[in-house]
Amino acid sequence: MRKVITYGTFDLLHYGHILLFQRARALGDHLTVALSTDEFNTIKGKAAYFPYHKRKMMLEAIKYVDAVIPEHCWEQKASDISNLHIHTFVMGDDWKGKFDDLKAYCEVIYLARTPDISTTSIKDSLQNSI
Ligand code: C2G
Repeated sequence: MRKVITYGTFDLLHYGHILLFQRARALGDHLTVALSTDEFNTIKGKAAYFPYHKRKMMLEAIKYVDAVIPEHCWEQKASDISNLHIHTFVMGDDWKGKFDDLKAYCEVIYLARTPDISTTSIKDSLQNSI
C-alpha cells in the first residue's frame, strides 16, 4: 500500500484544502493528514477558529482522507514517515523547498496551491462585510 502524508491546520475548511487532499490521495492508496493541534498552532502563531477536535471531525468526513493524526511540533515529520511507512510527503508549494530534508526518508512533492482562496482571505472578507 502506497501511503501519502500531508500536514496543516486546515481551519475554516475550503475547496483549496479539498483539492490538496484529492491530489495528494491520487499519489497513493492511503492519505494520512497530520492536523496541527491547538497548542502547535500557538507555536505557529496561528489561532484556528475551530478547535482541534472539530477540525479533525471534518477531515475524517472527507473521502480522500484515510487517517488523521495530531501534529504536535515541526520536528515529528521524519519519525511519522518512518513509523507510518509513508512513501510520499506532500505540501502546497508555499512550502516549496522547506521540507527537502525529508527526501532522505521518502518522496517529497509540492503541489500548486489553489489560487484565490485561503483561511485568512475568508476571515478578512467576513471582517470587512460587518
Ligand atoms: N493550501 C492549498 N491551497 C490553498 C490554501 C492552502 O493548497 N488555497 C495548502 C497549503 O499549501 C498547505 C495545506 O493546504 O499545504 C494546509 O494549509 P494550512 O492549513 O495553512 O497549513 P500551514 O499553516 O501551512 O501548516 O508542518 C506544516 C504545517 O503544519 C503547515
